[in-house]
Amino acid sequence: MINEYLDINPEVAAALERGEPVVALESTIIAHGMPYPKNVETALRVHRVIRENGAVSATIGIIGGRIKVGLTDEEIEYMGMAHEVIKVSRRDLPFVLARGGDGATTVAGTMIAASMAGIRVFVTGGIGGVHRGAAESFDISADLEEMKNTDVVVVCAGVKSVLDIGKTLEYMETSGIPVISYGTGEFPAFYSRRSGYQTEYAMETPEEIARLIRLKYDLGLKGGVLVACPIPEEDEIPLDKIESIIQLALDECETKGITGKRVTPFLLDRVQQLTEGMSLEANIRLVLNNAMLGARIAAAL
Ligand code: PSU
Ligand code: MN
Repeated sequence: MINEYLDINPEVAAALERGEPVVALESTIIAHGMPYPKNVETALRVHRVIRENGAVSATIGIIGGRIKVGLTDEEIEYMGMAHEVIKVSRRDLPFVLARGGDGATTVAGTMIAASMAGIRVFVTGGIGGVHRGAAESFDISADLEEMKNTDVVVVCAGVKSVLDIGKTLEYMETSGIPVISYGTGEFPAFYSRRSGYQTEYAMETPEEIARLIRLKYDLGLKGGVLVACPIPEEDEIPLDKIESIIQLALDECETKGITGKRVTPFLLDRVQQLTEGMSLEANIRLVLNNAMLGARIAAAL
């Protein structure tokens, strides 16, 4: 029984029962994606934005070997400060539960738990993807496999150019994952509105997106839908401005021999340090912006 391992926050459970809009949020972005205390501040602000836009938010994480769907403010604070929180993707999940430990769920981990709880929309900053140099390293995020298999809509600001955006888009095409860009024909690159890659499907309203999602599942097509929402113009860092910093971070990552699940947190942290907080500010803004869209899609569904 799945529910044996799942604790659904009563407010979230009530909303799900009544068929009201619920939006899932991940905890890796809190524990491994942003520094304290901005991580906790941002997580709480995201909650408020989702509420203001008519949905209930459910931050997902693992505490004491239990999957928590809808962390309390205190639990979010704990996640943001604790140093022993394991980054939990699909392969890590049984391990952390068996050990009774704490875990921050990635996009993949959060999709799994959201789907178990019956939540269909999930908002984050950026998803994992195909890393640059993947032909040699084989480093392809388990997030993409999860998008292929698990029926959850993921709203993000595209993928960071620490990844190979072109290969990530090809991978999603192979996997049959619909990629929608919101209000633009171009796939956004997280800090930047532009990536140089076009998407096939641009959509202008949450209702239009909700219609596509309903259709996909009516047809019995399994897997996720990726909604890419570009960072607001006034908050963006143009691609050419961030590229040299990303290159530096990638070089350091290679020199230090960092591999596996440590690559992404290392790169995020280095880019934040090298931009002296500018990238962190952009990261916060884009998550808040995604939360607004995610809540509206959930409401339209
Ligand atoms: N990309 C970001 N910010 C993040 C992450 C990715 O711009 O915080 C996190 C997400 O939790 C994502 C994870 O699921 O990193 C991907 O890790 P990996 O590349 O090891 O699969
Ligand atoms: Mn990886």
